[in-house]
Amino acid sequence: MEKGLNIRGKRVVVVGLGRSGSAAALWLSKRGAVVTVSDLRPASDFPSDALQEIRDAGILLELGGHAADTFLHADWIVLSPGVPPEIEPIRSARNRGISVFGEMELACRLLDIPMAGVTGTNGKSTVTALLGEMLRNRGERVFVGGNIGTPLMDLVTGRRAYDRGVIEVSSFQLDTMESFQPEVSVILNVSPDHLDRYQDYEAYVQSKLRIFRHQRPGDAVVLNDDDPRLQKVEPAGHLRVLRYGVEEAPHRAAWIGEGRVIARLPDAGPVSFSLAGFALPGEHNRENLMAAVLAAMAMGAGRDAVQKGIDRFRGLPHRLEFVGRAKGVAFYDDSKATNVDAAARAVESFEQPLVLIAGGRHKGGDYGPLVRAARGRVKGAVFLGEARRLLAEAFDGAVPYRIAGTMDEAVSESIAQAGPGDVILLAPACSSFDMFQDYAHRGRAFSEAARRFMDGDEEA
Ligand code: UMA
Repeated sequence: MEKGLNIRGKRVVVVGLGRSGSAAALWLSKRGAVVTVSDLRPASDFPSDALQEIRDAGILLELGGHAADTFLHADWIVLSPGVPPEIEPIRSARNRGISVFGEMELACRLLDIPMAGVTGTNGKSTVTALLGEMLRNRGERVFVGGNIGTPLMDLVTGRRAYDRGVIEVSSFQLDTMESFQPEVSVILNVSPDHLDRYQDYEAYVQSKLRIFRHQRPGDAVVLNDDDPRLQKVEPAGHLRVLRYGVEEAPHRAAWIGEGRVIARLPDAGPVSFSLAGFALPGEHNRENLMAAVLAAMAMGAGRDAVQKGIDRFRGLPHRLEFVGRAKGVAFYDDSKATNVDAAARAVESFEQPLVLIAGGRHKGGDYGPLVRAARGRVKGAVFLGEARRLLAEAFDGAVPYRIAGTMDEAVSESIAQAGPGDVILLAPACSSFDMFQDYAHRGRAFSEAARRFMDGDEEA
């Protein structure tokens, strides 16, 4: 499973001590590299046992800032996805000819198993997990990882053997990767996101299109044909392009018809799958499903394995996750809706009147599409976090809103606006890093506050 790479004695600086950085640093050090980990955050921000594990492995820690000199004396610099490749010490090192690449690139240089890569602005984790499940249903040992939460380096370092990888890939990861050659690549959609890191929308789109750049003849590219930007994408002629959309069209390989997904691969007859047992709400999840079905079939999965995946998949935490119900009000946690398009899709998924909780760290871009989705659906909103004033300005005159200082306050304020039959939806349209460690932490804060209210209801 592992390819050769000359590592012994190499001076490697790993930038960022998160999940990706730790996995890369520990493995490199074990293989004889001289490793330094550099992170902007001070030691007090990290759990002491995590720091101890790194020190015990003989890795040097430079915390509380990046020392330019350390970077200039490296043979290689390995970046965590959250580290922008343009920051000064990295730019200078690159100018000196030092090799700079991402944690996922390191893993790809070491791995030799067939992989599927899933990218897009929204729905990546759902499709990655669903595709993994479909492939497992035919008895394969499938590693599901990448941006979904398990660094790809864990596939290199882990003891278990796998037949195949299903890898969620973010644009950040694609930016620092050259060797990724998935057998099947999937692009789900490209709507404005991460505009705090990219020069403009088109630069972000180009980053996503990198996923199929190194695919080999006969490999497949699965593209959402209802996404106006992806319609214009024409991968190289040696690739099998499989487009999907809600309506049937001659050039499409999958569509929805009479409550079923119909899939038709080139040179094969149509195969149809029942949606009766599919648990995920919203049209966007049916689009996600078509992508997973095509990717699974392109990797050789049969009808039964795919249908079992459709029937058994229950969704992922913090993605339109049903938290519970009290006094007739249902709570849904979509903390993973960290951009405007995802939040708008979440709002559009419900028939019932909504109270929306949104806000967090602003990522650039316009809240207009969320306001448009909210009109006529959202009866009240509560905004919190750094973006609360920007959201209030955007919603002014369209939806009544309140401002909250904490998640507890936001939940109480939303309960005050909701009545029986309504839904309280957390769909932030922003990242979480102003108030929380990550989106999962934010989602837990929401559901804990909701559960306190539900417990009160039981006692009543
Ligand atoms: N840091 C620096 N210098 C900088 C910037 C950051 O030292 O200039 C440090 C931070 O202080 C922090 C560390 O880098 O200690 C964090 O690195 P990281 O953000 O790359 O975190 P990881 O834990 O390695 O998580 C990353 C992905 N995070 C990001 O892309 C922001 C995880 O995706 C992914 O699950 C994990 O690798 C495994 O592959 C999360 C995410 O938010 C879910 N992704 C974005 C998204 O989905 O929108 C792209």
